[in-house]
Amino acid sequence: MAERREMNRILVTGAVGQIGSELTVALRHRYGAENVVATGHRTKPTGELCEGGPFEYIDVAQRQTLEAVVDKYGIDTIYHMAAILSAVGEERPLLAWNVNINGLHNVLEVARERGLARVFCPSSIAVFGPDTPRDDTPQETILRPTTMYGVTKVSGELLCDYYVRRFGVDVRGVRYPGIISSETLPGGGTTDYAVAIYYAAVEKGHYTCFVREDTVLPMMYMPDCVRGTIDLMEADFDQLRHHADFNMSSMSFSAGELAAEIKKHVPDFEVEYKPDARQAIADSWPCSIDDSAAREEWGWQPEYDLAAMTADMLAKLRQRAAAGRLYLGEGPTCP
Ligand code: AKB
Repeated sequence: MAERREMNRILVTGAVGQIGSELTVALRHRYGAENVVATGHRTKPTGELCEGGPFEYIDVAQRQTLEAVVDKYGIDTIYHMAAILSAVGEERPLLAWNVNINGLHNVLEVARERGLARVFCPSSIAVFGPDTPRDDTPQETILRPTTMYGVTKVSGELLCDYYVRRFGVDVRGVRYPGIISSETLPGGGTTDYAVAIYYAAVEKGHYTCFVREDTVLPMMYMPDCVRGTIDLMEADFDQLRHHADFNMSSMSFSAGELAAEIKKHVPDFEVEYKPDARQAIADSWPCSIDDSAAREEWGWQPEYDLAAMTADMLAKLRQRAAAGRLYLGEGPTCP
């Protein structure tokens, strides 16, 4: 195994997306703004993302565009957040394969060829499928997803682990649950309802939910997601027995329980349930996750539960709504 190098010059792909945008800001605070290069494909960055440090356009599926930015800034660490999510992946499976597999392969090859210090590549609860145990889903279990997004995430985990074993590239990743956040809207996922419902509560007082009321999925609030991601990247390599496939959990609730929690703050809030094609995707995913490997190997510990997250989300969104700027980023558009 090659000697471990320091992480000094960081590149974030998908930096305009839901997780990438907040992760980039957190990384800039931690490592210095000039040391964190945000990259996006087409969506224009706004606010702190474009004013707070370097920004470049790349297409992860075109390796030379990635190589040019890595070489220009002397990058040694990549957080590879660019991906096509589950719902769009079902509409455009070839695009999902190209971005999620060819894009990842390009990132790994750039890391291997240039001897980069570390790569983060997120996986997802989408690696699981209808044959997987749905409650307290174990770390090691059946991975037979029924979505193209899930297929790319299982393949991606295997590819990352291959690069660790075969080439000594230090690749790390977690299986994110649905991520709930107040800054950039998610784009094209199945768990997007759990974000949209908060905006609807603040803006309109009613919401039409695209999954059934009894749909239970694992979720996590963005501050936990960002902290956990950085913690894993800063963990001692020798403590890790897993690399790119850590189960990572925080809370689980049904769409109805989420609505009920919001109603405690917005008593007149009304929700109707009109399941669409995304219901089948949600039904193929676990209800809750066993993340004891992450807790043991790098000390993962979430802070927010449903009540704390809801209070924080609504306070932030209400403050922005009062200032006339409820919506910030729209999330990435499709190529
Ligand atoms: C999606 O819904 O596609 C994502 C995910 C769970 O990976 N949020």
